[in-house]
Amino acid sequence: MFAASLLSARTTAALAQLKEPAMKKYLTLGALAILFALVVACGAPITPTPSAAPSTGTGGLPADAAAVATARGLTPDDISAALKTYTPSGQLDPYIMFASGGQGGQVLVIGVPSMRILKLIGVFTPEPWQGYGLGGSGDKILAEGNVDGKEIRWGDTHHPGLSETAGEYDGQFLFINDKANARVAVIDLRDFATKQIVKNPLAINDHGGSFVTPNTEYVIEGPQYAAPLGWEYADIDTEYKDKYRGVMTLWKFDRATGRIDPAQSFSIELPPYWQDLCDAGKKVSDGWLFCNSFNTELATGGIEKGNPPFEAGTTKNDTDYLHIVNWKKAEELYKAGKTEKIKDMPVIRLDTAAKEGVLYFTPEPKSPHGADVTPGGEYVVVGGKLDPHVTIYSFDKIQKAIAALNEGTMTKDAYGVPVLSLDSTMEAQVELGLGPLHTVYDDKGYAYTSLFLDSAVARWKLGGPYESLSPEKGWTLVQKLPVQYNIGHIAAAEGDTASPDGNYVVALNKWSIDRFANVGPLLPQNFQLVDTSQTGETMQVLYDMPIGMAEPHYAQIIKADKLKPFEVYPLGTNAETMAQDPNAITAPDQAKIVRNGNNVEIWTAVVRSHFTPEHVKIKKGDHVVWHFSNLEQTRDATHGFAVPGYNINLSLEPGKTETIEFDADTAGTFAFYCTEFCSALHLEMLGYMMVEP
Ligand code: K7E
Ligand code: CUA
Repeated sequence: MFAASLLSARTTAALAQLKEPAMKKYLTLGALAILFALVVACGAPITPTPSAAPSTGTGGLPADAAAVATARGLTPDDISAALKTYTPSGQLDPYIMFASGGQGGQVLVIGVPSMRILKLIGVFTPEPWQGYGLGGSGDKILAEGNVDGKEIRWGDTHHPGLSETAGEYDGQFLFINDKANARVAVIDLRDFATKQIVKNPLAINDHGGSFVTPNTEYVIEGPQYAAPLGWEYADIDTEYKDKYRGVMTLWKFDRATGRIDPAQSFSIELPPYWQDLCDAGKKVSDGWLFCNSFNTELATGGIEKGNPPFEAGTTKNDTDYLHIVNWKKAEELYKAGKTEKIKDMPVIRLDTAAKEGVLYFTPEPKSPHGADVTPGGEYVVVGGKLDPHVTIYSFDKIQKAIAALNEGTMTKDAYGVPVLSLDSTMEAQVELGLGPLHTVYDDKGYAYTSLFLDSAVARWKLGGPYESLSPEKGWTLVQKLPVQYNIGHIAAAEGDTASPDGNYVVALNKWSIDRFANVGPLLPQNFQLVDTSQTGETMQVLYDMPIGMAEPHYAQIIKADKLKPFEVYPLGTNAETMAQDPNAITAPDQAKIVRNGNNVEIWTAVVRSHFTPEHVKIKKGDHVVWHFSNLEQTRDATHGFAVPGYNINLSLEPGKTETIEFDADTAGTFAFYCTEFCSALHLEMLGYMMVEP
């Protein structure tokens, strides 16, 4: 009966009016009655459910609901928040959020506004629930991410980037970077599973990615901590300026194969300025990339030797450089062969980038973090961690400043890159508060910036073409909403597209402190859902969601109806190739075991509630190739396959065919079993693998 749709905009406004401090205290039945009277006066249609027409208390509110509100001490704000987030059983969320899983190395899928976790996608880390990286095809994908042959089985995922068509999320793919080891992964949104990992041959860590160009021509991986290209040895005390570099990689994405094509990808060498976050231009600025940086000081640390520590060394200058990259020009140079191959990767060298109009700098305030392009591509907003302002750059002004460059008089940095003056590129600065980091946008001309030190979300008004979209003047602060606590990134519904939705913003708070029950010294992060549906000073925190398995850095929120995943795999699908598996079988009578010397190949049929065959007799030392076909086409009829002592665990969703390959190196009797409770006779779904000594 408390469906969110009952709450009209006018009701919300009425609720907002009750936000007086006096009303902040616990609600009495009387106050609840007033609130309800207001709701009714505003004309919101309250229709009791026919099956359980409630007895009504004072003011017409269902007496049981009023009693619950009183007993739980709910304020009017709490009640309105509950109405806006409560999702009755069986109702679906209108938005889906993809959040990075930080040092957990995975991606979280979350429904908005219910904030229910829907899925954990294993990416750089094995994920037993998905059967990822435990004997099946996930092993091969994880192995693509090996670093110089070494198995690296964790990642630090930072920035998920949805594939785009004409600057809009198209719901087909998701990309995510691993900051720790400079890798990028491709997730196919037909089955929400990782399909590919590419290891950057030039960098050992990254950060400014992954994000896409407006038609997903390229997936961008930007750098972070400088090192020699290919992370060769070079002494930091004596060789930093000459040998250490940043590097930005443009990974070519092939939509038809659903894979990054390393053979058509290239990199751009950058100065060792510790480039941080990047964004792609769109619409008017399509063809350009923007990246901030925070160590133009070329600080090299060494506190133990009496040098300034990195934190002091990198914050000495008042400004760093916003990197302005013409990627279409870079692509031309790459195609014209104006590159040098380093570790098999074509690289546009720094001097070429500087001379040929690929790279420009303009100053940006102290220790910047985010660089976020507005929906129409007209502006780039940069947050300076140690500056209370956001600085807004105009793409148009940047273009004019570039056109006005004159070889004889232009300023260049120490590496020969043209520097555009701040005066010539800046559109505005807006004072927001302490620690501005990241900025996202809505459909009402507002920008939302996370304020790390203030622990607040700042809503402020964009100028230019956005000014007419809501009442306030351009380039002004509208509201600062406290969040709990230390907000890092911020995500908005369809926020990185050319046409954001509004409605919701999620604050990705680094600290949760007192928001949840004490679970020991390692605390969950706190996602807070914020209502941004109304203009003006109306933002409200709706919901706290603990993230107890990772530290997400960024998230993107897509309209749920843009996603068209499979309900079941077409029968015989190999999820690695997303094509028909040549080893798929379609009936239990096709199951067989074929021995050829020491090689044993097995075709197993999987269907409720048995494996065929159930007895698998092999010998120690055999090499085993074992195919599984789940014959089900019933939604949710997933089976598992686990072999104890062998590190094997598959998830066999309906229609899927998957292969494992292993050496039978341990003799004994092993009951293999189905790990998904698939039917009343699930416990009986097992078999024996007997390995003769
Ligand atoms: Cu985008 Cu956390 Cu990688 Cu900012 S980073 S918070
Ligand atoms: Cu199949 Cu349990």
